[in-house]
Amino acid sequence: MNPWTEWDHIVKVDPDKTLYEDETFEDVVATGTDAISVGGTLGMTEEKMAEYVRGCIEATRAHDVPVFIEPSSAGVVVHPDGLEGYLIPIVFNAGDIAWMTGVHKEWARIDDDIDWAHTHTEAYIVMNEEASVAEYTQADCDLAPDDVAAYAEIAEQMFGQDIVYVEYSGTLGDTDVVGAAHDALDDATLFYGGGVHDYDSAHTMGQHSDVVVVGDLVHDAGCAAVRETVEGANDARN
Ligand code: 1GP
Repeated sequence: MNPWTEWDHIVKVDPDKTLYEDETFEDVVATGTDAISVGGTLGMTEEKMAEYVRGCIEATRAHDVPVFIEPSSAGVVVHPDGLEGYLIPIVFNAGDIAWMTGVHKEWARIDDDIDWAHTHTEAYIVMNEEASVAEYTQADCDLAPDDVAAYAEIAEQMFGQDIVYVEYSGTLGDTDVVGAAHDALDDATLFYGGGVHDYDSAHTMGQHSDVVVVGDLVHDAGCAAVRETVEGANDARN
C-alpha cells in the first residue's frame, strides 16, 4: 500500500526560506505531521536542497516520519541516505507542456542515480493564478469545478496517477473545486495545499480532500500553528 493513503497531513518545507524564529527541524517533526516534503518553486539550488534534506532526515531519525524531496527543477535532486523517496510534480493544467514530460525527461538525462522504486508522481492542478508556481508553469487557472474534476478523473483513469494535488499555494482554495476533484477520484489520494493556517482551515480542507499540505505557515508562523493544522486535518479524517 502506498504510504500516503494513511496520511492526513504533510509539512512542506522550502529550502529557500528559514524556519520560524529559532525553531528546528526537530520542532517541525514534533508537530505530529505524517510526512515532510522538501521543495519550493523559486531560488532553489542543489546546495540548499541538500542542506535542508539532511537536516530533516537527521530530525526524523528518532521518529517515524518519512522525508521526501519534491523537486521543482531537474538540477536540484539529491540522493542522501535515509530519504524515503521522491514526489515528482506533473502539472496537468500547465500551459508550458514541459511540466508534463519535458523537465522529467531532462532529469532522467542528467541524473544516473534515479531510484525509480521510490519515485512517485503527483498530478498537480494549479489553481491560484497569483502563485509563483502558476506563473512558472503558465498554468490555466480559469477552471470551474467540473473542469478540475475532469482533470482529476483523467489523471487517475487515463494516466494512472495515485496522487492528485489541487494546489492553491498561498491562498485558501474553493471547497467546491477541491470537493469536485475529491468526488471524481476512485482510489487515488487527493492532496490539498494552499493557505491552510489554523485548525478550522485544515479541518475544512481535510473534509474535502485526503491529505492537507501546509507550506508557508511553518516558515511564517511556526510549529505551534502547524500543530493546530495537524489536529484539524486529523479530526477531519476521524
Ligand atoms: C505549496 O501546497 C503547498 O506547494 C502549501 O501551500 O504555502 O499556501 O501553505 P501554502
